[in-house]
Amino acid sequence: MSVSSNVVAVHQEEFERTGYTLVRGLFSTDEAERLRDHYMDVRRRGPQAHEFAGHSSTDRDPLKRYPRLAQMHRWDDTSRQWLTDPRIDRVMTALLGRSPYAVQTMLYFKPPGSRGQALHQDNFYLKADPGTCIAAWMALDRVDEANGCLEVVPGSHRWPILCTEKADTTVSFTDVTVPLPSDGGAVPVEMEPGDVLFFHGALVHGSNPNVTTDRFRRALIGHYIEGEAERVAQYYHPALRMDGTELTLEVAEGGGACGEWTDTPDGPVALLTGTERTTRKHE
Ligand SMILES: O=C(O)CCC(=O)C(=O)O
Repeated sequence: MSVSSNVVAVHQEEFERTGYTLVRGLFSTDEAERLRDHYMDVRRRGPQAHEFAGHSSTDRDPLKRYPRLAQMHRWDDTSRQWLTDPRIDRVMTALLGRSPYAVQTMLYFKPPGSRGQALHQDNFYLKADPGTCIAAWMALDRVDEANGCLEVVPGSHRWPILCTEKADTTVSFTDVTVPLPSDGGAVPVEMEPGDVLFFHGALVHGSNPNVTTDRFRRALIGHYIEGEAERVAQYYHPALRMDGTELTLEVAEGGGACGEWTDTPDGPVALLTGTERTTRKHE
């Protein structure tokens, strides 16, 4: 799909205001279906590099039978082509003002019965500096509340990196979450195959479990950093320009100040009174 200039202006305004924007039909339904089949084939071939959770075809946990794939673009041409697709580059360039660098691919299978992912901010992991990371999250299935679509907190891209707390691991496969202020809440983003949600690295987002008995919630995700970034956390090296060539950046170190909610007469404010000591790769 080509994106006309007035449509681009609408996406720019929405991204600026809310921290995310949904580009419907950026890829066709056929392309989404081919990608879905491709990754199911990859998954059937067994364990792959960069897996987080371990792989077992008999485990009771559906996420162990279908663990996420990560950094596939380092060994899979299909993933590399998608990550650097000119359609994604055009939207990113419109949102950020210049072409980004690509640093991560991920494929979530999220089969029926799987846990979701607790609320988090991607900048917590990527630590792009200067600037932010930005995600392109593409639905490969119809995604809705029942199969655990992505949920986002509108406007949270203006918050600092928040101090994390323990997450409820009966509903999330990650063990840390970020607290929301009393007046904040996450909203579901329902999408069709081929739709792409672009969101800012400080935007608080996550997902609930897939409570269906028969529907996967597959999503292909690219993480990018602004094309002015000089450093990014170790796990994301090497970065790629959108023409597919590699570039060398410095390594960003972990830790630093994080925000804690404090009530003020004007409402809750995240003050940088905490310190985050851990370095984690994206979860
Ligand atoms: O797809 C999900 O459930 C979560 C994905 C996510 O949080 C991310 O890509 O940063």
